[in-house]
Amino acid sequence: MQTESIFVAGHRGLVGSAVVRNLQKHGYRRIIARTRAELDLRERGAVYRFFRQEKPELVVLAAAKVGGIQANDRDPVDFLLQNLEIQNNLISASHESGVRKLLFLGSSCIYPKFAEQPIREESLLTGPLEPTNEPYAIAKIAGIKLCQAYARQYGANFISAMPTNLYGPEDNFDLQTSHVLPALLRKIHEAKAAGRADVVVWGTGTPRREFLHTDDLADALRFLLENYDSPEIINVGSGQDVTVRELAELICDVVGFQGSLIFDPSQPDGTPRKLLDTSRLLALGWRPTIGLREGIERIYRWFLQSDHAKAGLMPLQACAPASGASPR
Ligand code: GFB
Repeated sequence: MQTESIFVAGHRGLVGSAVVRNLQKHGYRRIIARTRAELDLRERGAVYRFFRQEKPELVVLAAAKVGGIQANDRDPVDFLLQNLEIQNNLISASHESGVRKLLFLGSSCIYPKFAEQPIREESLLTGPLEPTNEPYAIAKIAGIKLCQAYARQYGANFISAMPTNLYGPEDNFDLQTSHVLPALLRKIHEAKAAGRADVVVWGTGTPRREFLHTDDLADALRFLLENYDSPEIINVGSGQDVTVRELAELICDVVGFQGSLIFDPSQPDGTPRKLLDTSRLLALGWRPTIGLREGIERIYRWFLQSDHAKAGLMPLQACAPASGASPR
């Protein structure tokens, strides 16, 4: 049983909801959470009042303005400004109220576009960033540097984890703003349900991406909270990547869609590859457990019983996952 109180900022999101599930499973009984209506994390005064009142001992900073390649490209002000506001408020209020330990979440897009693969933590700030998500990456780098500055100037135990591309329950399935995995899952599901012959995949299909299920991520984050006390950033990934084409084919297989894939090169590819080197985390003794196929099967089951599928085109029974779907 864990006796310290822990504030999970962003507890309804993709990462925060998984963190709460994992903490509950591991005996954390004093989890503090606030909805956006109860506490706007961009409001400095409100955040400071909340920390003075609640005095959490631990903080997981899983609240952020996030989105896929198109949303990042379209709304650079929101991605830069909102993330700076949220993280500046939470990190400085944590210090002011005496939080014992804070865990900040970055992203694999903080690394240079052409970083050597797999990407080691030392690659940070060694080259230009991918332009489509530079504002988001700059905000995340500022968050890392602020945590490190509090560690250096005040001895704060503020640590930063860098997750790879994530997927899981509570993901965003909006086709304009989502990441590739939920977008393709929805597109392929709806194509099958509507009996369409093909699905459009953005870009050339050649970029490589590494995917980690949020249940694995949440377990790694709890592990780091309990075992890692360094201001040096630490990567969290699954250790394997696939091309966008391979991902789409895998999803077709899980969903049971027999049609074809059409690639749209007018859409951006983004960075060619971002596979994280996770040897620092592995050396501490943590391992991921959910393979990509199993993870996609799990998230497809979740999707089918969610409102996203209910808002779809056909009754659910008409588009249940095909068991033994033929490989493409
Ligand atoms: O996941 P994603 O939007 O973001 O796109 P990034 C990954 C790749 O999938 C790109 C392709 O090459 C896309 O062109 N793709 C193919 C699609 N079809 C689709 C589709 O229907 N929707 C989407 N969204 N992509 C994000 C950053 O980069 O990674 C964020 O923008 C964050 O800042 C996140 O860091 C982890 O992997 O390129």
